[in-house]
Amino acid sequence: MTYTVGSYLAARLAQIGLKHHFAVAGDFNLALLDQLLTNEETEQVYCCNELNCGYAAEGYARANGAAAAVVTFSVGGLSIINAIAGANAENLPVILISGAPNTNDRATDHLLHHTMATSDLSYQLDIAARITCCAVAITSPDKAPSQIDRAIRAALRESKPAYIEIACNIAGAPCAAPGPVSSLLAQAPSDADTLEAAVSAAADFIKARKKPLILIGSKLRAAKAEPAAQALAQALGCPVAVMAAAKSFFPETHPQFAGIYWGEVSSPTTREIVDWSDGLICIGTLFNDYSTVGWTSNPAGANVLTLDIDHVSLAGHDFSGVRLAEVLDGLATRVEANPTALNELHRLRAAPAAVPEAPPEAKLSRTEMMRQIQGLLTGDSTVLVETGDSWFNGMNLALPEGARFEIEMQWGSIGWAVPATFGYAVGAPGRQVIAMIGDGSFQLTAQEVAQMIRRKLPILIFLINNRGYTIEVEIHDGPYNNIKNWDYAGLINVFNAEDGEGLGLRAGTGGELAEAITRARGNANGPTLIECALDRDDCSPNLISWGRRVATANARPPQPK
Ligand code: DPX
Ligand code: MG
Repeated sequence: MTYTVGSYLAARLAQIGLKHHFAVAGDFNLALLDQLLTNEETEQVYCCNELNCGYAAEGYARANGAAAAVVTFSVGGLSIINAIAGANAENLPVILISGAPNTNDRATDHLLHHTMATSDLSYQLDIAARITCCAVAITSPDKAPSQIDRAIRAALRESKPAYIEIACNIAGAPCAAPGPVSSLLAQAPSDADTLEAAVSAAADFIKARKKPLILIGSKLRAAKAEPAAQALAQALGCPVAVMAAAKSFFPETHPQFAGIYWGEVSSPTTREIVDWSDGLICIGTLFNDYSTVGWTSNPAGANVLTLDIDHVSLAGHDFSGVRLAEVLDGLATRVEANPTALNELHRLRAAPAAVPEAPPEAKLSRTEMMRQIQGLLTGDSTVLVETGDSWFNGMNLALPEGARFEIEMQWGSIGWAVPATFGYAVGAPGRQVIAMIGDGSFQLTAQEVAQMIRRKLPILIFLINNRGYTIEVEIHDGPYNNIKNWDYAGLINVFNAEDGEGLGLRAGTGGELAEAITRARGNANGPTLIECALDRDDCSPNLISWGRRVATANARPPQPK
């Protein structure tokens, strides 16, 4: 077979396990899309716009480990930037592929459409370079294989997005055949001496503590170290608390699971036990203003051992160039079991109180809605929660063994959830995909529900209509937090048009919600959106406490120099 630049790229995408790539067409990428279509192992999935395309790929990467999004130059390439920067913040290897102007138009004074009517054609590459780990522009078929491989290898190794720009007249040009894919998949191993020194210092730290405790953070998945963290937990026998952004990265059914650690808004007793520990083993953690609740809970100092994706640090030591999974594996063989903190946790912990069912005709409340969502969850469920009160409501869900939870907590861009849920469901056929999305967020990217309908995906969306930007209300209120109401459930028929099987339902009482959920379960050939009508003030108490702290942090006056 003779390869072209485009079919070489398609072969690489298929080889790294992408059964799908997401795309929006435009004249600068049409020849490239044709080439990608020649490979039957990676299917083209279309999106309504490029921002959604980026989020869909981001969601797919959460389900599948990596993803690709193909856009046209400039009008598409600049529109997708938010989602790609988000993938960077969230440590997800999304490969952004953009069509680009014909090579003959470069270095001429030709003015091209989709540009700012100047002959500058490099701004998209410059911007992409700022938000990806590797950005390449392909203008010659000879160099294309090594450039494509360099970008994909970097993305997979660093778990960050990469950028590949392909001139429109190069996409179909013949090029060399791809070599073995192992050169793209191989991880850089740890330096053996540094690994030994890091493991030994970390083991000494743990040995010297009376009440060690593990805290799991969101970078654990990017490091592909979830099993290794479980093995260390098993060996240590200590409690394992999980940060909000890492919910589901350690099984909640595990006897050592100690709840969600999120400062003042932690699960009951979790903050007490974390604060009581004299040796906090932070694995893949990330502390920002939100996760530290406005800098009120920011673990640091001599009692903290940090095991990050590629380095280990503790008081007096800093080791870089070591892989997290290898550090954890090494530690698991060296530590002795120390259940002191786990025993204390059991003493502190009361059995969770069961939430009573609300009368079916009573106005729908947040607690009743969450009670019913909890009842839906199985080991095959994945729950995606949009930025908003859904973060806080989602934290309280008890996840059965195998259930997954997705949250875009570092980037926190509203509008993420609809397309990310779509992409996730494309990447995880067979899972029960449930999204909790606020009314304000939904309005940013609602049209991607149409793609769920197009692909007949039985996604269940809980659209929480509390008539505004409630999280912002709790941080700082004003008229800007009120939004125009929509007929959210009615929108589904608009998207169905003549052939769709999406279902839009409304629930104003607990009884209506239960009935809607039953109908959703019977709707196998399309998404169901259940619009849950809540009072504007019916938000979680944790959101209120957290919002106050974040508001205080935001309002700190400038410090005198
Ligand atoms: C904004 C946020 O309705 O959820 O539960 O009512 O808060 P809640 P909604 O979806 O409203 C979301 C709203 C406006 N954040 O409360 S979280 C600021 C913001 C952001 N991302 C982007 N623009 C603005 N996070 C892209
Ligand atoms: Mg809202």
